[in-house]
Amino acid sequence: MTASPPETTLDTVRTWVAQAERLCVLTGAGVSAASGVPTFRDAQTGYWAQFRAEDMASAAGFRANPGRVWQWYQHRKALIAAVQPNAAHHALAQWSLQHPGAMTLVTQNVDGLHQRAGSTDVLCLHGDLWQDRWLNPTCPQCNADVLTDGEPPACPCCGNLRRPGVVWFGEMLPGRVLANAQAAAEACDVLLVVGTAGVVYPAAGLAQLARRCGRRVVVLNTAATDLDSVADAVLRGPATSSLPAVLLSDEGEGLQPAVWY
Ligand code: BJW
Repeated sequence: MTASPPETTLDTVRTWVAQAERLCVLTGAGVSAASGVPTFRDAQTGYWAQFRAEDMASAAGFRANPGRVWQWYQHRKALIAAVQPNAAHHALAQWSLQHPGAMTLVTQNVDGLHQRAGSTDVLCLHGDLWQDRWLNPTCPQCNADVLTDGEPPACPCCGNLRRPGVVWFGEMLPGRVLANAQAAAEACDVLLVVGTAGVVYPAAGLAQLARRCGRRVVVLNTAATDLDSVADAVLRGPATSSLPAVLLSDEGEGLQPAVWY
């Protein structure tokens, strides 16, 4: 006879969070979706339904067509500058304010919306859309304040191109940021994995790491993810409902906490 899985309710997850001394939260594109920022892998609206990831999110793609990639990032910057953080971003910022030092917020997002909602010390695994950098090693004249007008702009002396300060496929994540995120996943009482498909590594590996260390892992997502099988509980619903419900309020409206392990 197969043992029934233990029943886990939204209330149980709330209790885990309320009892946690240390909370770690890993966020992905789904957290910004309600603000109007497209995700990557949603079937109709995700960026990868429109573009090939290797063309737009790899150094090779950038070298092959720097203008196209640069313009895509400029378009995304303009879109993000025009939107606002949503209830999910605000719930995380508010919980942190109420529990100083108890949350490590790790994000794969490069949009800066967590910071705009008031979260501080965010560990940005995939960089920052707003911090361009040099593509190649710099010459003595490379100066970000003195650039050509091109798309992308370049060093007028050596032609070195500016590129978005994000982490593309095949590139290393910032070492200290990743190490701090891994340490937080190992040391937390509960890891919330919110709005990410959980397919991009090493970010997704934080969930397995936390689980291996005996930490509780809760996945919050509108759809099934690759990390559901790692989770102690899965809450189905938009992050704008699930995060406030788990972190802040008595409301659980719109949630179907339906998958239990
Ligand atoms: C909602 C919602 C709502 C919707 N509420 N939810 C191990 C195994 C296999 C491969 C690898 C591995 N280790 C490394 C790799 C290679 C590679 C990788 O992971 N490949 C896999 C995809 C196959 N990883 C790398 O290359 C990384 N570097 C690395 O490993 O370096 C070491 C190395 C070097 C050299 C050789 C080998 C190794 C770098 C990864 C960089 C990823 N970069 C991007 C672009 C960043 C810049 C930009 O923004 O343009 O990061 S790709 C893109 O995916 C972006 C995202 O941060 C990332 C994750 O996406 P996310 O957040 O999960 O979004 P979606 O769209 O996938 O999912 C959204 C989710 O939200 C869905 O689940 C929805 O259901 C949900 N949702 N609305 C709640 N309202």
